[in-house]
Amino acid sequence: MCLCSSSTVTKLSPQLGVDVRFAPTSAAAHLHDSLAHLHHEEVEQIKDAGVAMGGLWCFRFNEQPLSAEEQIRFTSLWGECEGSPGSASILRHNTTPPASSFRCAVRTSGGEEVKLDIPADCGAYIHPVGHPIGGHGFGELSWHTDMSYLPSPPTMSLLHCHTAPPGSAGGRTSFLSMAAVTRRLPAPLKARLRGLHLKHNAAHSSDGRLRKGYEEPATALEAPGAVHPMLRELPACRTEVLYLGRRHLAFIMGYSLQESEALLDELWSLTMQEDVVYTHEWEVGDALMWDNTVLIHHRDPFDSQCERLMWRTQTKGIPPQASYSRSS
Ligand SMILES: O=C(O)CCC(=O)C(=O)O
Ligand SMILES: [Fe+2]
Repeated sequence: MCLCSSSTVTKLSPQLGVDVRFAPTSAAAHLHDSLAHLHHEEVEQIKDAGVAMGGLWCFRFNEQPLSAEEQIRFTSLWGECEGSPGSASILRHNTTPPASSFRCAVRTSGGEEVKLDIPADCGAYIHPVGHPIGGHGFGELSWHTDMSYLPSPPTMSLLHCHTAPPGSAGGRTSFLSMAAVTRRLPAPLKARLRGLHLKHNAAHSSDGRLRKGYEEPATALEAPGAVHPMLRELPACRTEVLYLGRRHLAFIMGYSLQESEALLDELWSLTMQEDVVYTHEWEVGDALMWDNTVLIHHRDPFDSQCERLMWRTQTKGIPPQASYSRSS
């Protein structure tokens, strides 16, 4: 697709994403050196290439994961780096976390105890055998866009692989283009959606578990969470995109429970289109960056006897804006 001075950008799949590889500036140079010397124009080219391919970037650091500082600096190229859901939940396991990092002990599949320094700004999802800590366990994560239950959900998320289960053990992450889904919606349905608002359930995480501090809502009507326009307008490209968040206990404001369930079921079935999905098999050193405003994602469950360690950062978002003013 394009050959920049220190990076090569190709398509990740025919439908979605770019694959970015960095060449060391000299044979002896460490791969990360080329990252530190990325020029502004090159970053802009990489960004544009990913935007043109649906808002997904896969950076390959070939079994040499970035340090916490590098990951935070790298994320900051896309926007203001903020704490992730993983870091919040790890911090809850530590009564007195140090300011910039904290140490936790995890047990590996071999039974050995390993101490890890987890940067406080750079959340981690860890699934060490028998002792899961971090944002999620080993189960399926349903299709979702990140933290849409907040008034201002993060725009970009970055997941960086430190330990991956073998391919056959699961844990793949899939991405689906909501921009493509929206383009295919019948015009009368789009017209109906303009002006509608959806309540995004905050009580459960994407693994279906009740979050700490929340009570099980009786129905979607009672579920707490931020309310956002169902069709949001992306200010940078003036495109409107269906913003569904996740299915569980979502509710369309002003509808009866039955009407809301019926329209949400219809929209989710129109959303599940295989030809706009990319599925990633993780290798150590991969860093996937995605744009939550145009993509939803899903994680397959994985073998509970395997370790999976991901470091996670994200960028600050803005409250989703409605797209009222359109005629088509
Ligand atoms: O673990 C994964 O592959 C996905 C986790 C996730 O949904 C996220 O980091 O936002
Ligand atoms: Fe997520």
